[in-house]
Amino acid sequence: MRSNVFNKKEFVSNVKDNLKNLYRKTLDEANQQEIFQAVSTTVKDEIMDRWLATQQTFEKDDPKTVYYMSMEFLMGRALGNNLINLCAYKEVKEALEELGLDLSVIEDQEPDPALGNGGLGRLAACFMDSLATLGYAAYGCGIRYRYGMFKQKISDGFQVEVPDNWLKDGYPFELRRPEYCYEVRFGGNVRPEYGEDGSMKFVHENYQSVLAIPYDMPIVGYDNNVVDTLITWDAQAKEVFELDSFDKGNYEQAVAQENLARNLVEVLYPNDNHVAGKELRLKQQYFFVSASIQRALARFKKHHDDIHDLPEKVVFQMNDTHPTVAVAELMRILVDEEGLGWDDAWNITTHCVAYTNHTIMSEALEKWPIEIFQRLLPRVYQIVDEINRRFLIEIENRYPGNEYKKQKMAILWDGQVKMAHLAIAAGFSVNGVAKLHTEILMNQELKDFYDMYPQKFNNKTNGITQRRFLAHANPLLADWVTKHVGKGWITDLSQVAKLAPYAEDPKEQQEFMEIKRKNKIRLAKYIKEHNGIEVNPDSIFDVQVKRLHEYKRQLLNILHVMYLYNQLKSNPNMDFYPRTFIFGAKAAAGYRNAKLTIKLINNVAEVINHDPDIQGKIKVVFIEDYRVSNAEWIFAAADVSEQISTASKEASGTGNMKFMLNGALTLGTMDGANVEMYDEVGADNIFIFGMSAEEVIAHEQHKDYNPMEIYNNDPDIHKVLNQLIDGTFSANDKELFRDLYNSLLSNQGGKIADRYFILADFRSYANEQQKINSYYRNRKAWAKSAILNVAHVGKFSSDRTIQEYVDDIWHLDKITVKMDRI
Ligand code: GL4
Repeated sequence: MRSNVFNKKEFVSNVKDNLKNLYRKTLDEANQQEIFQAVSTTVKDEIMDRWLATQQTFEKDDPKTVYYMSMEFLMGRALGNNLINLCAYKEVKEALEELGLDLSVIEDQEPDPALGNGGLGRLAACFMDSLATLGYAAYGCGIRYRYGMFKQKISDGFQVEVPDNWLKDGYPFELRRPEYCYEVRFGGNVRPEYGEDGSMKFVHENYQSVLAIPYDMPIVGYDNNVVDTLITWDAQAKEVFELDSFDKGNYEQAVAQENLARNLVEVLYPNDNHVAGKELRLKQQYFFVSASIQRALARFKKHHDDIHDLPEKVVFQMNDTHPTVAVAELMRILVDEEGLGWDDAWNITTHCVAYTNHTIMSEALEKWPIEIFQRLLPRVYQIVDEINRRFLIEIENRYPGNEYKKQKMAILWDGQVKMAHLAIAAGFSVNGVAKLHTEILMNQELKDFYDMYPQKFNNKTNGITQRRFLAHANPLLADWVTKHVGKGWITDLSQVAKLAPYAEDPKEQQEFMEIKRKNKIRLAKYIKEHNGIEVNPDSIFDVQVKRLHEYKRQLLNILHVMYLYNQLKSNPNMDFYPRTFIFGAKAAAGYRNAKLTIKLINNVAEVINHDPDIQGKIKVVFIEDYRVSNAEWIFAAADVSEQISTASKEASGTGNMKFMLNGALTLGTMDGANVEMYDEVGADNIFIFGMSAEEVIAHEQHKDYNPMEIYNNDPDIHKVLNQLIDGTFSANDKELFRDLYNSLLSNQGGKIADRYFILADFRSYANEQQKINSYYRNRKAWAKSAILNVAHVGKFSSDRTIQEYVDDIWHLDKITVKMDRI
């Protein structure tokens, strides 16, 4: 289906055939969902040939393979992306137009497979795209949650969570592979069994087991015939699967196992940067990790007799601590099933597993109560215990008599299993996700580990795929870029550097701004349809879209909107360029202040959008159900990208890069990857404000920050905060926002006042916002900066990130897939 060989006629006839076979319908009779299914099936057919050829290449070349283990893969829709990567998007669009069909309407029928929360899950998805595009053998390993991230409805300004039944119409881009199922065991007890020769082995008994059934999703590389695989594991009760034993077996046991299987994969925990600490979550982790390792070892054994060669062919990358039980599971298999001695097994394991840290937020650190861990995974626990025992000896040898070190670094301590410590003790690589983040890990959070194992630590600054976030999301800008630098940027984003000379060209500036305006109109339509709000495409689109979290400081943004509102009310003729403040964010279901912030944004919107004094100069919009599919439109339409986390808290951020790629100017703190964006684009083309990470950390250590002082001395801030509790934005319930007010001004329940330094950074934020106001009036200057943002985004491609993982950590072999046909 490459552009040069694509045959429209054949495509159309295949779509019709598929409609007939799937639904016994003609085109005229089918609805849009059915057409989506038929078109997707046609595209899947094309993918299948390449998928087969890729597998054959694996068989023949036996390349080293990475298993990217992640609880989350936030894939977004597949149809459009697959067409882009098959280089068939435009042709298929035209072919469908000839039938009177609109590809974007068809794409809109696809549910977003939302098997992730936010940045961490979306990063995994971008990585899969880059792995396939660069031609590396890779398996993503995750869970096929029945219900992904909840759908968000806004009702009376409040977030309401609605289950996301993404599989209800059947998902065309997955393949059930029951022939590759594995058993995973929970609970029971372990007892030693002695052989006649005096040997001993551990026997696990009285356990419950489930079967892990893989569903493979194709990951299509760009224009290279490579199709990698995302394995998502479903769970089934063994007795039901093997009907035979169900007939003979124990009914109660069968029902218990069915419940276990159903619960295991029922739902994704909707917490980002926060652990729920639920037993079921640990079960989910072990379930997919065990199944994935079993599948990896089975593949390895097809080509190899000696398990000692495993590190030459297999690497497991653990995406945060969620899959780190992999360390002990691999040890268990090597010791108990492969019959290796401990040292041998440890040597193999520690050359196969690597760990990525994605956050320093303490509430996101995974620690399991030993009681739960031991009860659920008795044999795996024994192994963790032994790893810990030996690790403590290592610390003792290195720091004789230093009990304090042992306490701080132990894997088992204080009744808990510390998953990060397990990952670092075993992993041959430990990486952070942006320069600043890695420095903080090495100098603060993980300093003891860095001192002991400096060679393990490295940085891999995150990236994003330009194929989804420019080629698919913003076809107008994509064409403009191609016109100037050729198509090379699609697989080599550094090529956009060649755009820099156009930044000064008035004609190009105008064209660029015209494209931005069209994208703003597209988003304005979406907002009109979904929110009923009329927004002005000539206003500045100022956007903050990301998970709702106190450290990301959506509250700072909306407090500043309130401040501007006050200014405009008292001085209607002040210098003010019309602004549309756009928010999109899901809050974890149990996160009270986050949910209250959503309500505040919606209430502020309600008041300001309807205040005639404002004359439409400020509009506030909360986009419901922010997700990958609408994100693509939002990035394309943004002028200002709000990246305003408290410095040191956002490990990297990746939304920041997607905005930059689409020519928005960043308003941000020196946090996460913003720091590197600043280095790339230069001080003239980015708006930086607020305390540095160092300053924040110093205040945290000295406990010397007092927001009350700011409140008492700054009358504008004083007024805004009082408006949280005087009914200005909650006429019917003055107390509604009391908790937000309190969170900024008083210490409560162990939480210190204004923990995220909102008041401390408020003035410098408002000043930068004022600069944006003036700068936007200078169309040429703005356009120049916007173009320079695109021109300097090259570093932030996930292709660059993946190549660094390959060079420094994974050492994979590149593959070439040849196809007979096409
Ligand atoms: C996160 C970080 O918060 C985010 O900054 C980063 O970009 C992302 C991918 O590395 O990982 N960590 C967790 S936990 N959730 C995230 O989104």
